[in-house]
Amino acid sequence: MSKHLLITGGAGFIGSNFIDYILKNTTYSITNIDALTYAGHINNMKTFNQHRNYRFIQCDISNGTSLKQVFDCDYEAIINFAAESHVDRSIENAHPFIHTNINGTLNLLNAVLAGKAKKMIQISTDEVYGSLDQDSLPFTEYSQLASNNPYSASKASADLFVRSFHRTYQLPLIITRCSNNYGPKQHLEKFIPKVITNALNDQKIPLYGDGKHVRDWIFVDDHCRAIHTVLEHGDSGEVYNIGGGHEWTNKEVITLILDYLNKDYSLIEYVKDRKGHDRRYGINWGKIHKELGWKPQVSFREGLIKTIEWYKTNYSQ
Ligand code: NAD
Ligand code: TDX
Repeated sequence: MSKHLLITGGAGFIGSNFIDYILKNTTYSITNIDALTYAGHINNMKTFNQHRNYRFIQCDISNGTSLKQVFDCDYEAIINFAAESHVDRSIENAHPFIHTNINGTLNLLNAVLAGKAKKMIQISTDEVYGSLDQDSLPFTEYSQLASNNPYSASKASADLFVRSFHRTYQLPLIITRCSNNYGPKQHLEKFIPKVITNALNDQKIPLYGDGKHVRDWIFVDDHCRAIHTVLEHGDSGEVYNIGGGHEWTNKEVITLILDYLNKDYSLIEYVKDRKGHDRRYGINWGKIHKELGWKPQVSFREGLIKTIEWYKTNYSQ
């Protein structure tokens, strides 16, 4: 019998791409649990819904009673993608972020403590390290946690619970912290899908502040491969940074997309800045490269073209 993974948040962007990747490249069986919030969509699961090694259970990870039904078999690992993931929403109301990102993670840790899964990987983010100055070196795993928005605070809190459960109970737990993902199936509220779909529909593209904020972009397939590498070879108790090695300003990203689509720069509309807007994220992924042999493989141009073409097929009016 094949080993079984419990994936949370697999109706969302990265989780659904990860399930696709695992079913195509390994013999693992998968149980996917997702609450199907506004961010999770059944269409994201249609490529693997009928796979013989796959099942879906609608479940809120922050509801301990509902979560019990899921533990009807032995899991090799839990991989926790489920989260409230949008910074702008967290600035409006942080409560759902505490509900899912903190309480939900704690429920999963308690399940590992109760012996329901052999290990757990917590999918975290580079945002927990806060913001970099233009000249600073990228974040390493030793950078301090310095959250600047409620989303990041909830993810950092979850990371500390993971760390504490490893230290207190010696549980086999690993944290990954990745930079900004892009690719097919990302929600339209996020920057790159919004730029692509607005441009395709000749609608204004809101650019926050002066547009010079920097993000490190990674194609989602590279992130999925990194998580698989950590699943197979990662060491218990460790944190692994994952990055794409492509730092771009938001303005540069928009112009690349507009150029590819042959659209006019007049679509760009400078709008009021995000509150507490982190100036720059940059990630040092030397540890996962040196210790586990992973590195990103998809160039920004190649990944962006794949992404634009996907949205052209799936979203243009
Ligand atoms: P997403 O918002 O696209 O998907 C999140 C999924 O979680 C959705 O399907 C949603 O329905 C589900 N969910 C939300 N609350 C839930 C709950 N209480 N119980 C069960 N399911 C619930 O997010 P994403 O961009 O795919 O991010 C996945 C993970 O990766 C998150 O933990 C995020 O913090 C992390 N991450 C994202 C990025 C990025 O650039 N998108 C970068 C680094 C890390
Ligand atoms: O309309 C917009 N205009 C704009 O200028 C939006 C939605 C965003 N932006 C800017 C803000 C950021 O500098 O683009 C950049 C990227 O914004 P988001 O897509 O909201 O991503 P970010 O805030 O960087 O957070 C993302 O990366 C880390 C994910 O949403 C998180 O889940 C992940 O942890």
